[in-house]
Amino acid sequence: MTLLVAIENWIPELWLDRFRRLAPDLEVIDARAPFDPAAARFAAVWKPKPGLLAGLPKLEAIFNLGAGVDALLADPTLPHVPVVRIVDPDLTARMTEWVVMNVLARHRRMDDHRAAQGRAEWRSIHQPAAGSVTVGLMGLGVLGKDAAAVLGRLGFDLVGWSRSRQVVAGVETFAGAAELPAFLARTDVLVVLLPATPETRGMLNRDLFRGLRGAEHLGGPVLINAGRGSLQVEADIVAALDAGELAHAVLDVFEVEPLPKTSPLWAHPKVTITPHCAADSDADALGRRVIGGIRALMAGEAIDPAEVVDRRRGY
Ligand code: NDP
Ligand code: OXD
Repeated sequence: MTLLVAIENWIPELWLDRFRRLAPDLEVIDARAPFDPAAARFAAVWKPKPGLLAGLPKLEAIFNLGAGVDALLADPTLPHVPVVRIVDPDLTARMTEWVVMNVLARHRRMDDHRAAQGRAEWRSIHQPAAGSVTVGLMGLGVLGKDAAAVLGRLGFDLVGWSRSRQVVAGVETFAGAAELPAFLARTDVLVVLLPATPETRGMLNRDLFRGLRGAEHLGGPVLINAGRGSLQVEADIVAALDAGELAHAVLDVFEVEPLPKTSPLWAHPKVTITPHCAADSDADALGRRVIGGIRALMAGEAIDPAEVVDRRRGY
């Protein structure tokens, strides 16, 4: 059985070695070297060259090495075989850590404490209970639900918004465009874990920010986005921060990545940036997940529906 590895942006050698080590019985081939297109039964990919997968006549499934499939689905020649994305406890836990870390940093006013420390000032800063803050989760999929479980355990009030109605313990849920304003009006801290699709493109804009509630001790609404950069209008984020419509923005994803050095976001005092690493995962865990998926398909078993991409929906 042959697995083609087609990786742009990351270091392909590491993944080739990993798959060979984790599955010595598979023939692992490198898409950068000449290969027989008819040999590839499975492909493990991250942002492969458009058109590459269309030329593989025996391809049975594509394994995307990340949770988001927007870059892959942007290839109009993508063959009509199942696309499997990463859903793995390691990735999920790391995203939840990142979300919780940033919600707590705002809520517990770490910037104010750091500033006071810089002045050698012993000053008590008002910190209300978690229950006085409503965290609004945009996206109640694998990642949104896990973050909700941990934030709920910490006592935050939770609301959530998704395309179809979701029932999530401890979360008041809203669905679809019609219920978006009501969701925003309840939200103090907006945590975005949505995929990049034509529907979500540009939705994090000034109009949306103006609909948020925002808690007094946070200085207004807080935006936390680890979904995708195409969701956000960065000029609107800067304008909203400068106008006081947003108190702070924590961004892991950007319209253009790497974020250009000329971006005003870098130096903005109300912006926290991480370089698309919110869910930096144990690569061996992801590799084992892909190998497990290949073995399941080879045995005629079904893959967890949460991992199988619905190409009509775009995620
Ligand atoms: P899921 O597919 O499990 O969940 C997606 C959620 O978004 C669902 O609740 C879905 O609604 C909702 N959604 C999709 N489109 C819309 C829409 N138009 N309006 C309202 N809600 C919508 O994805 P995951 O939770 O696994 O991952 C979410 C995203 O996180 C990924 O697509 C990726 O872009 C990003 N990500 C970022 C990482 C990082 O390091 N920064 C790492 C991993 C993922 P419904 O429930 O109705 O289907
Ligand atoms: C992603 C990922 O989709 O890293 O961003 O999994």
